[in-house]
Amino acid sequence: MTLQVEEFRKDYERVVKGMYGLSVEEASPFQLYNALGAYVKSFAGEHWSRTKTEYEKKQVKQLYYFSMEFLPGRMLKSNLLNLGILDVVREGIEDIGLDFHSIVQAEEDPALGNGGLGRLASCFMDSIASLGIPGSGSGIRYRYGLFQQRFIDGHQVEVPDNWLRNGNVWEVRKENKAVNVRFGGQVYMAEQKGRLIPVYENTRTILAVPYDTAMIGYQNELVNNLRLWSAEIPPEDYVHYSSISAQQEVNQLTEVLYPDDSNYEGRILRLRQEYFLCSAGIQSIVRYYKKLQLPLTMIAEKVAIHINDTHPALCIPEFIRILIDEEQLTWEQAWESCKKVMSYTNHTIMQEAMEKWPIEMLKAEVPRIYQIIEEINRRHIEKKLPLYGEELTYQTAIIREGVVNMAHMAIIGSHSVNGVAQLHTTILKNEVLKPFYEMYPTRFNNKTNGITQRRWLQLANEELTQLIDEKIGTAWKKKPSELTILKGFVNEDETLKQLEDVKLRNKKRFARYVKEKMDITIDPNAIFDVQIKRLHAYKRQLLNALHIISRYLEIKENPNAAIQPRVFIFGAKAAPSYLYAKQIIKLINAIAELVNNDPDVGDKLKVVFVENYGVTLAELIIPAADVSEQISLASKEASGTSNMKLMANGALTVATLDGANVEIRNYVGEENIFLFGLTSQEVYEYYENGTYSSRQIFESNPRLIKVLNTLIDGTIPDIQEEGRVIFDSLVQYNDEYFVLKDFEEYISVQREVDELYQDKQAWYRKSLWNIANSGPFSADFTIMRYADEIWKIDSQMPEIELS
Ligand code: Z2T
Repeated sequence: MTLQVEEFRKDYERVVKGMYGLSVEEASPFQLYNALGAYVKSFAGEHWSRTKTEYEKKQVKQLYYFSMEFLPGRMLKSNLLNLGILDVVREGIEDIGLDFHSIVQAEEDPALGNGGLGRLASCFMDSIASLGIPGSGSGIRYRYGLFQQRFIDGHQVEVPDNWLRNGNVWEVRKENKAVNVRFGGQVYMAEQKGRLIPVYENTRTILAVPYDTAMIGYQNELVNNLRLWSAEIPPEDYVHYSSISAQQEVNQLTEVLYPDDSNYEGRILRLRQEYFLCSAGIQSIVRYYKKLQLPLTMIAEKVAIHINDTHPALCIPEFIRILIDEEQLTWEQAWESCKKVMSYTNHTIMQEAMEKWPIEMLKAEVPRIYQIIEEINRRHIEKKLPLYGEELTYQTAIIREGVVNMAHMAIIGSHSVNGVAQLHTTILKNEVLKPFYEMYPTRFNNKTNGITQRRWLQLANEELTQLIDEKIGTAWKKKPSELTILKGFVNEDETLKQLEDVKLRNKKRFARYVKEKMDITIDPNAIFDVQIKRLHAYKRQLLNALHIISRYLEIKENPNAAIQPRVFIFGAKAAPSYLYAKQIIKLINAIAELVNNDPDVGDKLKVVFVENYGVTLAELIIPAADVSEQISLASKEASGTSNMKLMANGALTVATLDGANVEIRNYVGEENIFLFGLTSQEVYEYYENGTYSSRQIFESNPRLIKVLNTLIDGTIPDIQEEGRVIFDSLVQYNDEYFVLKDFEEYISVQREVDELYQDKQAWYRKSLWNIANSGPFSADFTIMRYADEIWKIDSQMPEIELS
């Protein structure tokens, strides 16, 4: 069934008229967008309903990906692409005389996540549907997404993100699928028919209403589901909700996403959100399974549940609760099924990110769940003590020192624990989770992260996509491994020149945005050097900033020296409570103020810190990047995914050997990446022997002295407080993330970057080489491995082949 332009035009004009009583000429961009969204949704509806019926009829095993965060980005173009009607629709829209781009831009970008973890979940949704794997996402429909970031005098200010203000065309409210989630109260055991059963008393019931969004597979007529839950007052329970405060408690529950990435905020509301997602999600899974009329003891043959970090780890006790309290299975039956069903991904080794809920909090909020956790813990210890002795067993306890360790529960309650890059998994096994690796060696495995080239290459970089198509045909779009064919073009001058032209046009597009939004003029012929990720000390945006200061000082000392112009581009939100991260934002904005307005500097050096970085801005910045900054302290970045997106768009990587950078190095080779800095082993050696002295490094390096002094001597405007705090963190408090240690090597590798850029041909040869090696980082491969090795779920498209 192929859509014709004419047919589309007629249909679309009818939809606009039907929804708004307006002609397409009269409708606003938002109305045009909304009507197009409604049209696309109904276009996909056929596939959506058929997919669901088929899964049910064939009783296929299904995956449920539980995540507190999803970052899907704007969905219009991606849905059009996946439905195979992007070109026809765009042509139809333009035939009518409308501006397609402005319609696309009228869509809100749902910011229901913090960073890499949430975006990964959405890349996975795209790959799962595109590979024909029966699976759905399970998350929360936050009324407000992650705060919008503004800069006022260079300081981050947070503004609420009211993304649902004008509704959301993609979602379908399913009131008939709502479930009750109970909080608080007391539990006691009572005898009923000769059996001890728990009775819950005085609980508060909250209604969980699902909103479903189609996850459309890439040109395979298959549509999966993303189910986001919203909290409401149960209509039959209004007596309990007569007080305003009781009503507010419900409305608060799914009001806002916690804005902390890799940092645990032990708030009661967050705990409630986590349990709300787990309980609603598991109830809906069990209800569906029961429709299949199979014995509950066999649920693991039809259901796989994936836990995205520990945030949804209460899935484990909730699953057991439902099977034993509501479905009368024995503990042993419930526990065996639980382990088979559950799998868990760890996304960080940062200690401050580890979720540890106080016992008292769990007892008060979810008393029955706490009892079950106690029982899991008791049985774990009882079983492991004789095998492993006291010390090791104690180290793996779930309940310890007044808190429940969620990672421990997630490992003990599932059959698979994975890290997100080779190095990260190795560190989990040998350091962070060592005692567990000794107990459960076969549970541990690696699944290196991936990205969807559909959004990050085909949609974000149409020009590069077209160039690739011209060179190697279009098969790579379904078989990302075919990007390697591009290797055959690295010695073709014409191809390299075309690649340069594409990059230049993408840089000009971004430069227009910067001019319009920030009134900064940047030269598209300069190197565009990009660091885009959450602001965190371990990611070392500060190292990048120190490099900029160093260049600035060189220019000031020698204003007439020829130097390679560079534009430093940052995008980063800081958690609102993370003072140090906010101080670094202020520092970088102050550096920007200084260098962008210094006549001695001119085009040689510019600093652009974009406001409100997110998926939509990433789509604009990444295609324009020449250099990809992946400079975290080795061992600290679990994987990184912007490294993969930037590489696929032809940026060259400046990197430490951290996270997936190691694998990027392995694919492209040492000559095609700029490596510097400590290795993770060296970092761990420093930890062991405690010999790091940042002051010593500072005092013996004249360049560092000059650079760091600008933080406290007034050179950089308006950073009295921030400059001092940052200076002290580096010199006085021994530089937790070894910024000073890696500084010299970083500076010298950046000089190599400048030199290489003088030879455009050599530069674009490496750029093309990077693109040609980016295929393995397709999330399609990652998901294939999850499906084969962890979930044991087959694709519904038997013919599928990725390599
Ligand atoms: C997050 O984005 C990541 C880890 C977290 O640990 C939390 C959040 Cl919100 C709890 C990131 C990692 O920092 C990054 O290295 C990785 O690429 C990404 O998750 C996806 O795995």
